[in-house]
Parts: sequence; C-alpha cells; structure tokens
Amino acid sequence: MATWERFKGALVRTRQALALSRRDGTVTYWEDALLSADLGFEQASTIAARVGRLSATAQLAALRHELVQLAGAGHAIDLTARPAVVVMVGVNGSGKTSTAGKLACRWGGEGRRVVMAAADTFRAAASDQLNVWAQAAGAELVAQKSGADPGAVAFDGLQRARARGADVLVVDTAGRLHTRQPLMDELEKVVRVLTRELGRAPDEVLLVLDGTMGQNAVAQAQEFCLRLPVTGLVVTKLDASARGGAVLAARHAVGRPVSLVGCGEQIEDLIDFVPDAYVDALLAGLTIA
Ligand SMILES: Nc1nc2c(ncn2[C@@H]2O[C@H](COP(=O)(O)OP(=O)(O)OP(=O)(O)O)[C@@H](O)[C@H]2O)c(=O)[nH]1
Ligand SMILES: [Mg+2]
Repeated sequence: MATWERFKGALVRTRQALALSRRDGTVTYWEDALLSADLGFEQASTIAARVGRLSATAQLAALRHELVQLAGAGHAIDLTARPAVVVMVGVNGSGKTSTAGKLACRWGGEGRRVVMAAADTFRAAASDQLNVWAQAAGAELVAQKSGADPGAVAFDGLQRARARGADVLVVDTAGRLHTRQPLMDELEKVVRVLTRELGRAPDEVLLVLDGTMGQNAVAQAQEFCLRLPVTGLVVTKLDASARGGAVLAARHAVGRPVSLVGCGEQIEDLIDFVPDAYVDALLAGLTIA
C-alpha cells in the first residue's frame, strides 16, 4: 500500500475533526478546524489568518503549502554505523516498546542482525514484553534482573552487539514523566554511558509521543529535548486519535524532525514520516462550501 494511503487510514479521525460542519472558509472556521485537529493555538491562528483571507478556490492549496512547511523534512533513521545505536525514550505508555519491536522486526526482515537491550528495569514485566518482540524479530535480547541499573543494561547491550557483529542495537527504556527529575537523570545516564563507550552520541535517540495526547505531548517533547540529544520524533496511536495535527505542532515546538508514525498495534503499523504524503492524507476529501 502506498504511504499516502496508509496515512489516510491512520488519519480518519483527524480528518473528521478538520471537516467541521460549517466549512465556509472564514478565518474563524480555519482556526476552529485547525485547533480541533490539535495543531496548537499559535500555529492554528497564524495559518488560519493567512488561508482565510484568500478566495475559496485558493485556500486548500495554500493550506497544503503551509502544512507541508510546518511538517519540515522527514528523517530516515541513520543505520550507517555498526552497530548503529538507537535509544527509545518517552513518557509511560507512549509506545516505546512497541515501536522498538516494530523497528526490530522491520530491520530483522531486511536481514540486519539486531540486539535489543531491556533498559526498562523499572517494570517487572518490561523485559518479558520486549522479549516477545525480540523473538518475533529474530533479535537477541539483553536483560538483567528487575531493578538493575539501566545504564549497566545499555552497556551490556552494546558489548553484546559488538561481540555479535550486530548491525543495530535498540535500547528500550522505562517510561517516565518529564517532570520527574531523578528519572530524567537516570535516562541522561543511559545516554552518557553509551556516548562514552561509543565515543559519539547514540546514532538515534527517538522520542516517542502518544498522538492521542495532543498538546500535552508537545510539552513533554520540549522537556525531553532539553535534556537529551533527541534526533527524531515518533508519534504513535494516530489511528486512535483525532489530534493528528499534534505531529506538526510537536515538530514545530522542538525543531526536531518526525521520523515515524505509529498507526496500530501490529508489527506493520509503523509508517516512515513523509511530509507531503501526510499532509495530502490529512486534507483528503476536504472541501470548502
Ligand atoms: N492503537 C495503537 N496502539 C498503540 C500504538 N503504539 C503502541 N500502542 C499501544 O499502546 C500501549 C503502550 O505501548 P508500549 O509500547 O507498551 O508503551 P511504552 O512506552 O513502552 O510503555 P511503558 O514501558 O509503560 O512506558 C500498548 O497497548 C500498545 O499496543 C499505535 O500506533 N496505535
Ligand atoms: Mg515499554
């Protein structure tokens, strides 16, 4: 299926939010519509003011242009190093482990050798959950007992990945509220340990955001990006959200590119973020009365 069609499926609810009943093309309509898709107040007002003053026939093309600009460039995950080190971070339940698993399955399917490190030692069942994904991906799992130092697990993971000549090391971490200082310190330590061992920052630090959280996800993103060398954003659960515009709001707020979008719970439900395809899917079928 084409990327555009996959986004279209994932954005059903957000499109409904955009297509409010009174599609009269006024600035107020556009403000309401963009706000309800959770684009954020500032962006919604700015774009509505620009688009709403144009003739009805020019509006959709102008809106598309504005949204593509806002989406910025996509970001392909950098797997050139061997092993390439990919760290998943984000608040509780945002989709870190599932995304790590989906990526491992994708890379395993491409013939890459993958090692997964269960640096979520906080939740007892976390490494079991990661193990299910590792098995599906044909990846090797590195885990320690519950309560172990996540930095030590990441370190072990890197040693194992090197020993095995692996192509990719994926490090899953425990969810944490961005407001909890000691936990954020711990996450910084995981990145620090890897940086020291690698002699460079991890190749990717992917910040996983729950797409159903809308503007709350934006606040989280800002805090994580202040503390960690985040290279890309992953926005999950778009299939369950009417707030798909938050993808663009988060990108704008932190200036980090969007790498991937989650659109379901199955292995294949992960889409590379392609800005044009995403915006076209968002606006598909939208008309101005
Ligand atoms: N509908 C939908 N559900 C998703 C998506 N991604 C993840 N989920 C579900 O969200 C829930 C949480 O996902 P996890 O991957 O466990 O999240 P996590 O960030 O690892 O959670 P913690 O380890 O507790 O911080 C699970 O039930 C997933 O199946 C998605 O794109 N769409
Ligand atoms: Mg997890």
